[in-house]
Amino acid sequence: MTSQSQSASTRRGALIVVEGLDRAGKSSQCEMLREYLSKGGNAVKYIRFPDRTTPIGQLIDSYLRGSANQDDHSIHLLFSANRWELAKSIEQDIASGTTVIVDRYSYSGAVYSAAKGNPTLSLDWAWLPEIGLPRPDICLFLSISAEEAAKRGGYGAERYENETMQTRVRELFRSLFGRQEDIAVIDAGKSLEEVSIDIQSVVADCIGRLDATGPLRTLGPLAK
Ligand code: DGP
Repeated sequence: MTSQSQSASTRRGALIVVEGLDRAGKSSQCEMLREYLSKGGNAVKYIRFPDRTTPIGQLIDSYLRGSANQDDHSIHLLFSANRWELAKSIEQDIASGTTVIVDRYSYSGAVYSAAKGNPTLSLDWAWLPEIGLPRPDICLFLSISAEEAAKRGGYGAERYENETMQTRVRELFRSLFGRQEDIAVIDAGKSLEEVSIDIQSVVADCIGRLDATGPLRTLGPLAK
């Protein structure tokens, strides 16, 4: 084996997060990105948070469906715990060369909880349990206007799927992204194909920079 093919075979995967409001097209874009990367010969895994299959995920699922209530702080920490319970397996996949696409992550985590307006649950407080989790190499934020979201059909019946909450979430994403690095805002108001091409270009650039980026990093505190 040449030294070049050796380093290529041990190159780590990328951690790619896709974020956005409800109706931004995250799931379709994750699927299209997965296909694009697989066709390019990359090992790829797709996961989504909340992961409703674990015991913690089942508590979250009951909460989101409205069949159980929880204190705001308590449910917030469960959402975070749900990410922590998968952290090791994400690290292992990345180290073994698999690129991991994550549909929603710590950014939704902090923003949806802070959007409740609970005076003891600020964005800064909400971010704290995320510190130390695997840090995305890139976070793609699929941005759509309220008008475009409305055109794409009504919201579902789960908790948070209403206009007031979505407006607050939109504002908080904007303020959080001003305090984080490696965020790419994608205009998700275009056609599925156009959005997918924009995403591919950002992701190709991110993967091209992985050697310079070095090992997988961890999330740090929010910038002031
Ligand atoms: P989804 O399965 O992508 O539709 O997400 C379910 C809902 O939960 C969605 O409205 C966003 C919200 N959500 C996702 N992650 C978190 C989190 O960590 N904390 C809170 N409070 N809400 C979250």
